[in-house]
Amino acid sequence: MRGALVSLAATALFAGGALAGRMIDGRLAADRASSDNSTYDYIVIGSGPGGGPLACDLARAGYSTLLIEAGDDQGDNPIYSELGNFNTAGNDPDSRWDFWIKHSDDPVREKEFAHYTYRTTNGSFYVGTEPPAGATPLGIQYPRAGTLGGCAMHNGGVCSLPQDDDWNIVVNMTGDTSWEADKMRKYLIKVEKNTYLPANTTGHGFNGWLSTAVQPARWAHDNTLPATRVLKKMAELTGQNVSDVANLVNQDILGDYPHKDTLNAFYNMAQHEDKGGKRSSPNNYIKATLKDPKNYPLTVRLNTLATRVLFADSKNTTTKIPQANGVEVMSGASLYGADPRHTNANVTKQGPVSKVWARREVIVAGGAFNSPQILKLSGVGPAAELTKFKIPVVKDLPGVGERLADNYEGSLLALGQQPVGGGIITLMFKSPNATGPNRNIFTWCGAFSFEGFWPGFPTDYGPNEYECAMVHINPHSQAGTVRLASADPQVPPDINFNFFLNNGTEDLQHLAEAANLLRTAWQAAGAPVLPFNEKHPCPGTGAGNCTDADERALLKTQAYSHHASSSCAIGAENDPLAVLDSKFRVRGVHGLRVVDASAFPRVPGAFPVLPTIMLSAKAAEEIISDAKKGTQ
Ligand SMILES: Cc1cc2nc3c(=O)[nH]c(=O)nc-3n(C[C@H](O)[C@H](O)[C@H](O)COP(=O)(O)OP(=O)(O)OC[C@H]3O[C@@H](n4cnc5c(N)ncnc54)[C@H](O)[C@@H]3O)c2cc1C
Ligand SMILES: *[C@@H]1O[C@H](CO)[C@@H](O)[C@H](O)[C@H]1NC(C)=O
Ligand SMILES: *[C@@H]1O[C@H](CO)[C@@H](O)[C@H](O)[C@H]1NC(C)=O
Ligand SMILES: *[C@@H]1O[C@H](CO)[C@@H](O)[C@H](O)[C@H]1NC(C)=O
Ligand SMILES: *[C@@H]1O[C@H](CO)[C@@H](O)[C@H](O)[C@H]1NC(C)=O
Ligand SMILES: *[C@@H]1O[C@H](CO)[C@@H](O)[C@H](O)[C@H]1NC(C)=O
Ligand SMILES: *[C@@H]1O[C@H](CO)[C@@H](O)[C@H](O)[C@H]1NC(C)=O
Ligand SMILES: *[C@@H]1O[C@H](CO)[C@@H](O)[C@H](O)[C@H]1NC(C)=O
Ligand SMILES: *[C@@H]1O[C@H](CO)[C@@H](O)[C@H](O)[C@H]1NC(C)=O
Ligand SMILES: *[C@@H]1O[C@H](CO)[C@@H](O)[C@H](O)[C@H]1NC(C)=O
Ligand SMILES: CC(=O)N[C@H]1CO[C@H](CO)[C@@H](O)[C@@H]1O
Repeated sequence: MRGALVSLAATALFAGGALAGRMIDGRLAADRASSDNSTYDYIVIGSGPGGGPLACDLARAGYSTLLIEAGDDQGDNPIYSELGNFNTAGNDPDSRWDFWIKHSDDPVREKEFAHYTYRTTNGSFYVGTEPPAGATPLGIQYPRAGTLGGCAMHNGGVCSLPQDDDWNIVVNMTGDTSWEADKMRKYLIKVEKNTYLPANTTGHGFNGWLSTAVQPARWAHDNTLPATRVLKKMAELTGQNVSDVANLVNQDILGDYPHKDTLNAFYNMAQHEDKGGKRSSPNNYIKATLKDPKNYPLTVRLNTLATRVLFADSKNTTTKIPQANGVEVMSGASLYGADPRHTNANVTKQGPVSKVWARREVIVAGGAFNSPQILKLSGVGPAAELTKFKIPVVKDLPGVGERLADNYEGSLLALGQQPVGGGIITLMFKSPNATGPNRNIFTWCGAFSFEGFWPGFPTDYGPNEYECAMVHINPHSQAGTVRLASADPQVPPDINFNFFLNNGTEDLQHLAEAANLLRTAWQAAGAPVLPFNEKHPCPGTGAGNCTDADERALLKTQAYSHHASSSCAIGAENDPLAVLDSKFRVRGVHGLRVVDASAFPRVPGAFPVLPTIMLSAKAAEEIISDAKKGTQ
């Protein structure tokens, strides 16, 4: 081992800073950390959909780039590489970061969450509402993946475009017209390697790094299936052509339709995978960049926790603006407290701390929880909070960790008397009383159960289970917070989504009315499936035998989410809570950007992974253009 290490260090020295195409394991690098003092053009923290592709793009443009990732590489592990294993991946301790979050400040409401999680006295988890004596409340599990490729390694891979307004709002806030929705599609075209449409179909890409695929749905031709009867009823209730459902279920969800956001429409669910079901993710792009014969100057450090961004000792004497110039890191595996292995007896609790330097810029891409934590640990955040933890204030930026947003999710779940049959129905529609022109609900229905996250999720209710999972596309949940729990970078922050604080009743009513519509469609399943025995949100065999108020109350305590965004968001110059400008630059400092889901001013549609990858491609273009101009 030691010999290998020495030669690794020697290679780095020989390369004289040109460190082309290499992956370094922080566990091994730890031994030489004290002498670790390399300089790169760019340092990117976090290898998820925001940071991973960005680091690759910068290296491919010829800039020496260090990509720092706290986790290790599970890319060849079939739990991750086969997309169909995503539930197993989501539970796997080899990548899992458990954040124990709150939905509100009300401890009674929190513990009514059916999958609230406790630590029992013997160290195991208890999930439920009747904990054994002595159990310690942990919170609501919010999974993240601490691994090369980030959450794109354990997610469901569902691809969907944001609403045009989700891009256009940046234009309104900042005046930067490069964010206009019709100018953003080029990033999809750039990254996509479409496998399901004729080559060169307008609006799609065929030569990018991200494979997209669909499973063609043929079942809907079979009119004898209860699922087909349900589908037809859904078509009727949402104003679609009932005679054409077999074609409509195969519509392209990433298609370039005029006024797409106002359409009630069925789609075939696209996922980031290849035709054979292999997950396509930033992990693949990073590996391809490292392996490329062109020897791009990308260095990846696994098992390395970024603990803070460093700033030049003396501020720029002309402008007095702090200049980011490096990153402090701790080397070793499972160093972050959210990693369930961190408490294992055989895990080293701390690793050696060292510094790496950025000639040009540092880009933070730790995801919606970690990016604000990293900024705050670095002295960039609300001054009062930083002072409380004795962190020297580099820049008082009150918006860091505020306005955390997320899609609200709920599920209409029932057991039929027999299986419903058929396949997945994907539908985007406007719930009956929603305001504005746009559709607000993304639902997918089928014989599965998805009720949110907890250790061991999901529940298998057997072959008769049937669900419509609902995502609220336009939530007003913009009141969440990510606050430091400690100045120790290994301790996860306190996260409270403050669900339903703004316009909660309206948003809950939209979900209830969506469930009512879908439940009405279900009754078309007929014999022998009926009656459905509904689990939630309106329990029983009465097919909606409860009031909207009952449903809202249940959805309020049981809603869940997993698309966190907006905790370091782009905002207007005159907005005191704006963290970034439209070029992803952290306001008030130089040489520092945030490029991940935290940058969105609001949740980007129903599913964030593809929007985040598009945003990352835009950021790469901006950063490279600035480098060429000689600006920041
Ligand atoms: C179970 C699950 C299923 C999902 N399903 C879907 C889906 O089907 N479709 C969809 O669109 N979205 C889905 N999502 C959400 C989507 O995957 C995320 O929104 C997306 O990955 C966010 O990308 P990101 O780059 O902002 O952050 P992340 O993916 O969280 O990446 C951040 C990376 O930074 C690393 N990191 C963090 N802090 C540090 C540090 N201090 N030092 C070093 N490294 C650090 C982390 O290890 C991680 O690799 C799902 C999420 C989950 C959890
Ligand atoms: C580390 O690198 C910085 C920047 O290149 C340099 O100024 C410093 O002298 C180096 N320190 C050591 C101990 O090598
Ligand atoms: C730990 O305690 C829980 C609750 O008291 C119990 O159900 C479980 O079986 C125990 N596990 C072990 C390994 O003892
Ligand atoms: C942007 O501003 C224009 C003009 O005020 C308005 O019509 C439009 O709805 C706004 N768009 C968004 C997404 O806020
Ligand atoms: C509905 O679909 C059928 C079958 O494809 C087609 O013949 C018919 O023209 C469609 N009706 C409308 C109004 O588009
Ligand atoms: C200080 O900032 C000004 C304006 O951004 C810039 O022109 C100058 O190069 C900076 N000086 C140093 C030493 O970074
Ligand atoms: C470390 O301990 C855990 C259980 O505490 C075990 O599952 C794992 O295999 C051990 N790892 C090593 C490398 O020994
Ligand atoms: C829409 O709202 C009105 C007024 O609250 C209500 O009476 C009606 O039932 C709602 N429609 C649906 C389909 O829920
Ligand atoms: C949200 O609530 C505010 C204040 O009550 C109200 O003015 C606004 O119209 C509401 N918005 C929606 C979309 O319901
Ligand atoms: C309808 O709800 C009432 C009141 O909760 C309950 O008594 C009854 O059993 C329900 N009926 C069905 C068919 O679920
Ligand atoms: C005209 C055009 O854009 N042709 C492209 C179609 O797609 C193939 C790859 O699938 C490209 O090689 C062509 O250049």
